[in-house]
Formats: sequence, C-alpha cells, structure tokens
Amino acid sequence: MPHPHTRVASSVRGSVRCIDVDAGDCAAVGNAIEDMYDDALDVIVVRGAFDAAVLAEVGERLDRDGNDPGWSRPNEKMPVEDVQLLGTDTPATPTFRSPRGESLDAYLSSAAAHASEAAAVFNVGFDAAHEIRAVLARFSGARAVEAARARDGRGYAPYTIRRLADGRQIGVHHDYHYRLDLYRELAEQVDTRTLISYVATLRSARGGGELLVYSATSDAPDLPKLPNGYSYDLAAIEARYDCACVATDPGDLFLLASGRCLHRVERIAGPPSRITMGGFLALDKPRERVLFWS
Ligand SMILES: O=C(O)CCC(=O)C(=O)O
Repeated sequence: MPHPHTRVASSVRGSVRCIDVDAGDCAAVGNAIEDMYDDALDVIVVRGAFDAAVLAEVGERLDRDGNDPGWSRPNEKMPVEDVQLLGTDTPATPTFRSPRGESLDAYLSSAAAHASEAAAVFNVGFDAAHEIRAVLARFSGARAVEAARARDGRGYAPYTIRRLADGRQIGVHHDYHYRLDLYRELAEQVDTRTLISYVATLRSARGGGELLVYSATSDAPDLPKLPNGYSYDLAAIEARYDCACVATDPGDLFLLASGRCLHRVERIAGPPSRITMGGFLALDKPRERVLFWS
C-alpha cells in the first residue's frame, strides 16, 4: 500500500517511491527511515529541513575563488568524479584512490584528523553534527539517533561537506558498502539489509547537480554493465528503468535508500558549484537506534 504522500513516477520497470514534504509537515513521515528499510519507500525530500540562510551563507563562502579550507580530493585521478571533501580524506566509500576503501584504522584516524576542518566552516552557534542529529530524529520513529562509534570509542566522521565544481558529477552507483574492511565493526552493529544516505544542500548548481534515482536495485541479477564488467551501463539503465529526478535548494534534505537504489548526481555545468553535507545512516540490529556516519 503506497504511503499517502507518495508520488509514484511513471514506470518502465518498477518505480521509484519518492515523497516530497515541507519540514513543517513531517508528522505523517516520522517513521520514514524504517519505511525505507522495509522497502516501502526509496526517497524522502524534506524542504527547509535546515535553516536555509545559515547553510546558503556557508555554501557561498566555500565556493568563493581562492577559498581553500582544506579540501581533500580522493577521486582526483578521475577528473569528472573529482569531488572535494571536508571532514575526512578517507571517505567511507570506495574512491578512485582506493577502490576497496581504506582500512578501518586509516578511516578512523582521518576522521579524527579532519573533523575540525568541517566544523570550522560553520559560524559559532551552529553545531552541524547536533543539527543533523535533531533533523534525522524527526524520521527515526522515536528512536535515538547517534553518531557511530568504533569499539575503542573513536568516532566515525558524522558528516562530510562535499563540493562538486563545474564539470564534476557522481557516476551511477549504489552504496551497499558493508563488505568493505572499514565497515567490519559497523556491519556487526547495524541492520545490514540496507544503508540510507542523508544529504543536505548548502549551495545549488545552476546547471546540473540533480540527484537521479533509478528503480534498478543492487540485488537485481541482470543490471546492465559495460564491457569492463565493472561499471554500470548508464544508457541501458536509463532505457530500461524508471528514474526520479530530485532538485534541491539550500536547507533542503533528502534521505535515499542508497544501499538498494542505483543513483547518480548530474554533471555540474558552469559555476556555481554544488555543495552539500551528508553521510549515511542505518538502524542498529535491534532496530532501537539510528546510527549515522560519513
Ligand atoms: O550528493 C548526493 O546527492 C548523493 C551522494 C551519493 O551519491 C550518496 O550518498 O550515495
């Protein structure tokens, strides 16, 4: 039974279940995270989830020429995917520098070393990790929301800030990352049926930058691949599957069942850059808490 707010896009094969709500009108979607886990919902877009003026001011400042607050570039080898990051130089995903991800120890050390760079972009009085926790709690079904911690107490990066400048994109992929070494402790703590991305916008691109979500899921046996046997064949995926297109403004948030749904970010055309802050979240195994990291 579709959720009452669900807009089901027209379907070639399957459909992307996407809800678009205003932050002031979220009461009916308070259990969205569990709905995503239960494969009843793929995307929720929340308009005005964060203070738009606060995030837009940071986005504008980060996009000024000559402002380098310490961006790391783990995909530098692949110019079209050259995302800039604050908050770690060792993200919790495969990168072109490290296609299998780094070790858990390298990930945790990087999160500790780079945390202050991300926090420092916000003015005093805006604690981004705290704000993210409060916003995610509105969709957690009254579960506690906590930043993930390793067994030895070290913290995972709660969020990263990401900049996609002119000509950059995020290619089609999904985020079922539990097999990576850096997930070995998280995989023991969380319900590994899926993984959810959370992304808030600080600055929108004028050309490109939309999130495109496909009805193609990571467990489908016959997803079209290129002859290299590794990369998805985007043209074939677009021909065969339904797609939902999500455009966001500063302050908007989306949650995406990214462990399951193939998705990508459209290539940026010209300035301004697209700047976001985000990461992943999951239910813990007893489904009592939500843990988030980036
Ligand atoms: O930046 C985005 O909109 C999407 C990021 C992404 O691909 C992900 O969270 O898996």
